[in-house]
Amino acid sequence: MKLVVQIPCLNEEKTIEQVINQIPKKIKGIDEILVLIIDDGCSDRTCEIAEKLGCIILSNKKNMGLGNSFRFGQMKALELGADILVNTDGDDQYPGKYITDLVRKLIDCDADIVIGDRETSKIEHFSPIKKFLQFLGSKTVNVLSDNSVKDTVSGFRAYSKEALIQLNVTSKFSYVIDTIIQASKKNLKIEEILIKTNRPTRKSRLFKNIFEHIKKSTTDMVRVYVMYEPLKFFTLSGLFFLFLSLVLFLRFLFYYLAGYDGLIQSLIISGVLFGVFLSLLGLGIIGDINNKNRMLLEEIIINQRREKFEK
Ligand SMILES: Nc1nc2c(ncn2[C@@H]2O[C@H](COP(=O)(O)OP(=O)(O)O)[C@@H](O)[C@H]2O)c(=O)[nH]1
Ligand SMILES: [Mg+2]
Repeated sequence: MKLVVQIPCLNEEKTIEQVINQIPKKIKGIDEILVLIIDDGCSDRTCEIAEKLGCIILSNKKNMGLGNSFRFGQMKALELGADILVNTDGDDQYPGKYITDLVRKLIDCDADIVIGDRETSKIEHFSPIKKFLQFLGSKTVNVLSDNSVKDTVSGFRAYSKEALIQLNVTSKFSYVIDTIIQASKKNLKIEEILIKTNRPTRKSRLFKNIFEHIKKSTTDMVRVYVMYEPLKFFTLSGLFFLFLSLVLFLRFLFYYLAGYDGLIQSLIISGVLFGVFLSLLGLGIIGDINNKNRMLLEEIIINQRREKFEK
């Protein structure tokens, strides 16, 4: 079995050597371990250092974002013949010793994705608000994807070859939420292991502040969910407007039958809200047709990957 450890990097010269040196040299059940650096437009010595340490470098000419970089790495790992892909950060956030646990869990449980649960509620340097948002974010992702993953935004993960073949990351910003929602729609098995992270060596490069984090993560969640469940999403949103429309219509009817005049505004607003309901229902139907096309396209992509990488 071949393991590829992928490290997406945006200027990580201070920590990359430490990260690479911590990667286990031997893991039970694994014959070969390769280290793949995704250089996402680094302008420092990250690649030079990694190359000297024998890593494979995949360079984007310019910054393409972590989501895209994950996708490029996923394809490269398949080309390299990976049976398992582990993703870790270049900032020494995740101690390399846990890579063994990720891989063993994947093999022993016959899982498709294993996620390193940081137990965010116990991390000392996380503020109470950050802990609460992590909890709320994970809860929302779990409701949307019918999962019970404790740390949905952990970047420390292992993926099986089957997961690499089936997942299609569509977000530029990140792959973490995208892959969890897709995994449940594609019947992939998710497991977790407990990990302890190192203290931060720098601020996050993915977002400047907590508001940007919320905005980007929420956008990702809604977009991926709508992509996979358009009819449900638009019909449920539409039902809210239908309810308001009915309330106003009944109000108008009640007063009209009781002989009062002058509640024409209720009737007009009720009509407008009914129009909103119909528009959302229409969007749901168009989305559903589009969803069927996505499924067919994904089937073609998955079959192509099987042809190319499973033989
Ligand atoms: N490919 C790519 N990697 C990035 C980008 N921004 C950050 N990274 C890398 O992705 C990993 C996670 O970023 P990090 O800043 O540690 O995010 P955090 O762990 O969520 O705070 C690190 O290895 C970064 O070098 C980016 O725009 N593109
Ligand atoms: Mg990090």
